[in-house]
Amino acid sequence: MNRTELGQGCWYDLDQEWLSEAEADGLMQALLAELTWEERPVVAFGQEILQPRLVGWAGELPYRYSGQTLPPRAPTPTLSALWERVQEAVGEPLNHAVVNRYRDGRDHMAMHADNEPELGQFPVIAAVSLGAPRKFMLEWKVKRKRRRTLRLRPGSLLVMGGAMQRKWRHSVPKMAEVTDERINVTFRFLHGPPGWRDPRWKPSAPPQADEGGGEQDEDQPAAGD
Ligand SMILES: O=C(O)CCC(=O)C(=O)O
Ligand SMILES: [Mn+2]
Repeated sequence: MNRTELGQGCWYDLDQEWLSEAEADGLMQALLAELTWEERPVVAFGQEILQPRLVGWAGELPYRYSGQTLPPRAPTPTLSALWERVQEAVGEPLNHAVVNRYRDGRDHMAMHADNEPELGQFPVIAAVSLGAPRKFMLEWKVKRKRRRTLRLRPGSLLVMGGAMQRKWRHSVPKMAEVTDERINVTFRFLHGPPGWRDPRWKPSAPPQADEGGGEQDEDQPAAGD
């Protein structure tokens, strides 16, 4: 895999051709048919809204994010098989899967970090993309102008790790021209149920610019664009 270091201990690995096109296509059809899809209400800025996408999931622990809790659910056969392959590729245990289904370019995901305490301080998050290619934006918390745009192709595997969720945010913006569906299968490791805290947890100081992040690559497109 091709690692990109963003400074401050932040990195992501991206393999745009982790699966062949045919495999990605077959996997997408199987997941569309097997998973139970929900349009779930979440809380954003104190208001309950419907998520602008469908979601399926699996894991033995409940997962709480955006003011909602996904209850434990068993994986389907196709999701299980993919899970094992991803775990092998990443070399880390992963015990939860969130599957986002973007019905077309209007469905999206707002800027956020996957920084629930239950994920630990330096979570590794592995995501397989299927279906329509979509933009994936990364934005430095210190200075939002420092950003990267990836184009996640069907069959790609993106792994974010290190301090990525502490220092950077990510989003899947709307793309009016996209009429096809996309699925993103996101695996993580939950240390415990909602409320779990790392005993060594220290509230992180506000993000600082002077930790060696460097700005030489500001606004530069990243590999794989
Ligand atoms: O759809 C994607 O590529 C991103 C999904 C994501 O960020 C998430 O599930 O937290
Ligand atoms: Mn995320």
